[in-house]
Amino acid sequence: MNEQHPTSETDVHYLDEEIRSVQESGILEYRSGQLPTWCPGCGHFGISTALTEAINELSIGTHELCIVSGIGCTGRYPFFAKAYGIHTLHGRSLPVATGAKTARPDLTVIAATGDGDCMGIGIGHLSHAARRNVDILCVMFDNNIYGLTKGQTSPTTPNLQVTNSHPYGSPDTPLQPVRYALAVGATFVARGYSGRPKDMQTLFREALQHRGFSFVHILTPCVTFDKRNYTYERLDERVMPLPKRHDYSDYHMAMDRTIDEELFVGLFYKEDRPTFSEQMDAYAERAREKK
Ligand SMILES: Cc1ncc(C[n+]2csc(CCOP(=O)(O)OP(=O)(O)O)c2C)c(N)n1
Ligand code: SF4
Ligand SMILES: [Mg+2]
Repeated sequence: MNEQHPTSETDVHYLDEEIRSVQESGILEYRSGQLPTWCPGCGHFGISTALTEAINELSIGTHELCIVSGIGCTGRYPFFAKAYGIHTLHGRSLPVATGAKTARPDLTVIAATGDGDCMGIGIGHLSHAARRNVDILCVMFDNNIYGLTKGQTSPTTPNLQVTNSHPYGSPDTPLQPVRYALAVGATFVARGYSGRPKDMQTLFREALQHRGFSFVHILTPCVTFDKRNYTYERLDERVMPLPKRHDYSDYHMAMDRTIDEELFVGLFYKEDRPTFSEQMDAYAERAREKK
């Protein structure tokens, strides 16, 4: 008998309970008819589940939700979710998400972007969405590799890591996404790990409730093309919560935490600042006064 299958009435009862609780939770409402094409075990599954749980917790309807992506395995996410979905070009999720939020401020807009997509060709857009404080959530799926194109070095691949495009080790210094987002003025900056779904869900819920640009960096294993760095085994060992004394209103403290050796997860920084649309409204008001 296959040991994966329930072996007793108690197991069957337990599975029935699990299925019922998923059905009753309402998260299935947010699934499209498309089954995910991600590899079994890919960390992107954990991200999509935690994000869906957070959206469901906040009772955001599928008609009130817009998910925008760039390319890569990350870019596939809008196909698997029931919401308005836009699969844009490489690196362009943030300007398209900015446009969607500006045209439809009533929507909750989420940009899903990979480490290659966000920190490579799309990095200029990250700076401008952050400094303008566009009221959207940017989730960066960081597996430190180009997954879809089969394992090339990305801007977050560590120096000397062997990849399919650098068989003798990456010659480059990697970018640090949390440090970068803080440097360019994001008003909500957090990091999670797809192996810790409940913590991710909390971060997503807080990020969705934040008015302004939220940047959530998620460490997510690519089980097919990265057998060395962001594996579940290594991340389980390395990832640790921010210290209890961490003060997320202290910008310099947040920056310092990105320089520490530890791979911290949690809310690094949060600040209230007028959003892009509020600043544009104020600008229009100034123009009217001058006439
Ligand atoms: C302009 C352009 N250049 C290159 C590509 C090829 N391409 C498709 S996916 C990808 C890498 C994606 O990596 P990442 O953003 O890290 O996403 P992942 O697949 O790892 O989730 C690249 C370079 C493309 N689609 N468009
Ligand atoms: S190639 Fe990597 S990132 Fe892409 S679906 Fe497979 S495991 Fe996930
Ligand atoms: Mg990637």
